[in-house]
Amino acid sequence: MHPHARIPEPLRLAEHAADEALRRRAAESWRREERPRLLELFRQHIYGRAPVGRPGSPRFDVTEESGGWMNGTATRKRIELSFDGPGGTAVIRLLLFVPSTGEPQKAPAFLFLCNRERAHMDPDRRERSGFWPAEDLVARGYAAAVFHVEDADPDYDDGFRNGAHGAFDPPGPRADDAWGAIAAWAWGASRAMDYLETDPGIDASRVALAGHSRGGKAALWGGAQDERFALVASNNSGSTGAAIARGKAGETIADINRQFPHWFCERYKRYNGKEDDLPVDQHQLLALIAPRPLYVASATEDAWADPEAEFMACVLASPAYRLLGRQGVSAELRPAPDTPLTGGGIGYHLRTGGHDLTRYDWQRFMDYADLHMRG
Ligand code: GTR
Repeated sequence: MHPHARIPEPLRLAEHAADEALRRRAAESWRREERPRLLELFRQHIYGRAPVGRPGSPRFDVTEESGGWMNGTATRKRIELSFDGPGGTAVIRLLLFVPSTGEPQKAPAFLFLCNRERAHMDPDRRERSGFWPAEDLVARGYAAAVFHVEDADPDYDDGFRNGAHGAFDPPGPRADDAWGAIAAWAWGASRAMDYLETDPGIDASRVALAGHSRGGKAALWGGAQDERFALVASNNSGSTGAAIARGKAGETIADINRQFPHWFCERYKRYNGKEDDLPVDQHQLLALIAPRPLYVASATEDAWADPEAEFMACVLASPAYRLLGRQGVSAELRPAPDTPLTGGGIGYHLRTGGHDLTRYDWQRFMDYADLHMRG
């Protein structure tokens, strides 16, 4: 059997897309029933359930606001976001560069989940990296916001004692569907959004959420749940990110659970070597972002992530976009390297090169956001 044949129906309702009256009704039941049903399946079987949403009384301390950055084109802000839970306090340190336009206009923003060395988010910009090219973002009129995922939750198997897990997990043994680190990072993204909604320089209706690899998985799960994010960009997110699990080449569910036992919920380990038993597949995660614009990026040498499986998820998620009244990905066949597809509600490119996030990728995210978030 072809692996396609075993992929769950993305959208039971999608066949109605042709008839306008039926489409409207189907779109409504997508929102009312199908979307919550799928979110619940991803919680139960893959990412785990967060015991907390927006905590009661968060504290946002703006510890610094200074102008004159980036040759006078940006203001730098540092904000400490503190969330008290029964087991302690989770603190996320947000760094923000806002373009100084001289006008009282609010800027659209990219919120980036940094999962590599903190030097990539050097606040003084002595080290400039393509991994988070804040100058490029500001030059194109976007505010650049970033926090390190390890502020929300550590990226090692700490027995779920620190970060958001330590602060919010109920005492006693962990449930099979208790949240893992990726879900905690996604939660952190929503908490950063809580702050961005209060920042006078930011247009909170135009905030894109972006991440690379493990950060890309978290961006997809965060964007799927939190509809305040106007656009989601995932780069080389691979297994349990944008890539279809069934028939996937490279990293499998067993591989990822073995190497990163703290990323997902305990129940996900039941699917090691048993992809076909999963009640969902990753195209349904992408569909949860519809109709908001989504950009998926792959790289030619990133076989571990499996570009083909990443693109296939875009194609299979596209019926959700059509159901909700817009085009999905604008081609059925994977485009040639360095030839972005930007026309539809799902954008895609295959960059020449390896597993990395580069200025090329960011430029394409911004091109796409210019078209679909600012246009
Ligand atoms: C890899 C891992 C991937 C991806 C990546 C990363 O080793 O197998 O799932 O998350 O790391 O985050 O860079």
